[in-house]
Amino acid sequence: MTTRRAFLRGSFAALSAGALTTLVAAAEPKVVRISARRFVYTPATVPIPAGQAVVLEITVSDVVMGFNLPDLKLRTDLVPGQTARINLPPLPPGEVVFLCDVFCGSGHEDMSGVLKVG
Ligand SMILES: [Cu+2]
Repeated sequence: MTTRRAFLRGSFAALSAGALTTLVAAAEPKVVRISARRFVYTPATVPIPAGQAVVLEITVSDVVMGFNLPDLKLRTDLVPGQTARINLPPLPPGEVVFLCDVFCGSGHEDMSGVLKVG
């Protein structure tokens, strides 16, 4: 009897730990990675889940650039060797344009992409 009770208690503890892990995972924002180089973002079309906090992690491989979401009034500098982060609030379905706002060469004006929120 004592053995059986100990076994049940052990199972419950394991179950609780599993539930806790699930809760923590749900609370952490989804991370979406974007890389940049002259004069492209990869990917240029970035799928983002609607209604959910997302962290964009952006790296650049060649020169200093910018990453600007004019509609959301969010931006960051991109520096080679560093990972820039932008915390996106939960967004409604739609498209949000991003662009480079630091002059990086002759293709700079065309350097842009879009978040496809859905
Ligand atoms: Cu640029």
